[in-house]
Amino acid sequence: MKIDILTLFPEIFHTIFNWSIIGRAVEKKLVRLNCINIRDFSEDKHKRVDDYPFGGGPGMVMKPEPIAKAIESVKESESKVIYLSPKGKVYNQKMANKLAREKHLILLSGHYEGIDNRIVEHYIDEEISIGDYVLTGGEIPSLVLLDSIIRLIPGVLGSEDSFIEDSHYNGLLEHPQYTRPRDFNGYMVPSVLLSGNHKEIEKWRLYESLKITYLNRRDLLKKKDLTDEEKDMLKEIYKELEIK
Ligand code: 4FV
Repeated sequence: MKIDILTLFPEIFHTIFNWSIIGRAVEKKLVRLNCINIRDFSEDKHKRVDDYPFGGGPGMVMKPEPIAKAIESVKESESKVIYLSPKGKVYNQKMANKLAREKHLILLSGHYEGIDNRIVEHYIDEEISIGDYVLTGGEIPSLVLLDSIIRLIPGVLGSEDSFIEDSHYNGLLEHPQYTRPRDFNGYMVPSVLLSGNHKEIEKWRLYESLKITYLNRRDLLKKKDLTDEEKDMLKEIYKELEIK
């Protein structure tokens, strides 16, 4: 997969391109990352990339020409151009799984009040928001997509199955995790996890996943079609939590 990042602040990405799992994925040529400074495509003598909003109002708007030229400089037939903005579809694991199957992604990071809407209308394939809050720029949202997509590329994570158990992977939040020491300040690890009985461990993990999902994200439970085993476990959980 190739990912091109269009931004006015390439410096923030250079660090990430060599960082941890993403850095190793680049080294192992499992993904090609490239950063493009939109300002390099400004033909304005002062290299302007923003201007006042037509119709007045606070702040500045990013000009269309530099963005259009930056997109055209990397766009190929299989490219998917994504604009990160609070007006986009709210991002989730399902969207990450889908984007991880693309050949070429172009991530456009806006700034100021946003970009000229003719770019959204005529150059963008998908508008994505990382959540209902406003940031100073689209750079951090681009990094969220970068990290969540690259870790799904086969060969990037140690073993494929390390994301199988992730929260949201199966529509539930992940079960609690424990590691050594068994006794931490008198707080013990649940004994089932030390039993070596993998069947019992799987049952305990599913039970705990359902419980934490019920407590923290009931909305996810409503979206999930539960197996009979999961429905039975939920009844036990309601009893444990004394929920009528
Ligand atoms: C954002 C979000 C976000 C809006 C104005 C950048 C800022 C500034 N992007 N998910 N939430 N963008 O707040 O994606 O240009």
